[in-house]
Amino acid sequence: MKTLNKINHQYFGIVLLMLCTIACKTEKKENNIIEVITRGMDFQTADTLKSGWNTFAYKNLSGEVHFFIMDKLPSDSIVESDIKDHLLPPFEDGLKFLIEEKTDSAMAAFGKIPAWFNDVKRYGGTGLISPGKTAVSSIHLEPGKYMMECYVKAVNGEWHTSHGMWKFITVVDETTNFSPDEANHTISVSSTDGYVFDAQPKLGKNKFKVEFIDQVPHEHFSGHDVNLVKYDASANIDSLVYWMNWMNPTGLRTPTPIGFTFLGGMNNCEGGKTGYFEVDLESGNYLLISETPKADEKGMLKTFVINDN
Ligand SMILES: [Cu+2]
Repeated sequence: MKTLNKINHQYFGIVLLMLCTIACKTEKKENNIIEVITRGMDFQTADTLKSGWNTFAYKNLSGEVHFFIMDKLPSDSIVESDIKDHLLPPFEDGLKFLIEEKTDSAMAAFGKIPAWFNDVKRYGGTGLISPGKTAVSSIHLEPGKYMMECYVKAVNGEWHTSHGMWKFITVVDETTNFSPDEANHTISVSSTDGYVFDAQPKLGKNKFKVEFIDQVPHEHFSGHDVNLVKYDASANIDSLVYWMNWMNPTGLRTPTPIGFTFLGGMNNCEGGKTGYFEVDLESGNYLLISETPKADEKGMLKTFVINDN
């Protein structure tokens, strides 16, 4: 009887352990998808997030291409007026001058950007995402105050940020305890070697790990990232390379060049950091490109083909 009880106890213990393992795994995955929706020039999502790994499903239900990036602010005391009255105006003025091709005036305007903006750290986000599509990205957040933003330009050349596409998000000092599943492919990105990516993505679900070997400001004062784009026979890749530089008058501005569908990716992270994105691929032609001037010359443009089998 004693032996039987012992066996029963052991058996019960094992079953309990298995159930807990399954429950914990399921709980981690289900609880960790943060939904973000854009219907116009907005981000509909939570105001507060846990720190650690978070997976975002960013649904673009609007008529324009967008992305989001998480900018970690250097101080929790930065408030709405610091953004609206002091940060956005020099960006707006500078952009107007650039469109008028008055480069010196543009640089003078950008010179009025508040000094604290130099201390903003980038924690990733999604790549560009076309209307009707959902971008799925996992990023690692530290506690603090963030600004979620999209700085694509509207048809009239103004920043989406100035049309309301920014939002404060507080990341609390309590972690998700979530860690992303292993990726199928790793893309390493650096200012010296561009994209190092030798894998062949497959039909169906693919998960990409993006390793930022370094991060530097390029000619557009911003860093490098990874955007996954599908393209058809009407597409001209040179027009996309031009479009991926916001400093060009029609760059990063609606409409996008024809023949391209943006499927997400990983936005700028600091050097040494890692992010993930996942995407379901059908057959066709694809490319990975950075939102950086002359991405092709920097090795930040790679094409690949997905076949039907
Ligand atoms: Cu936008």
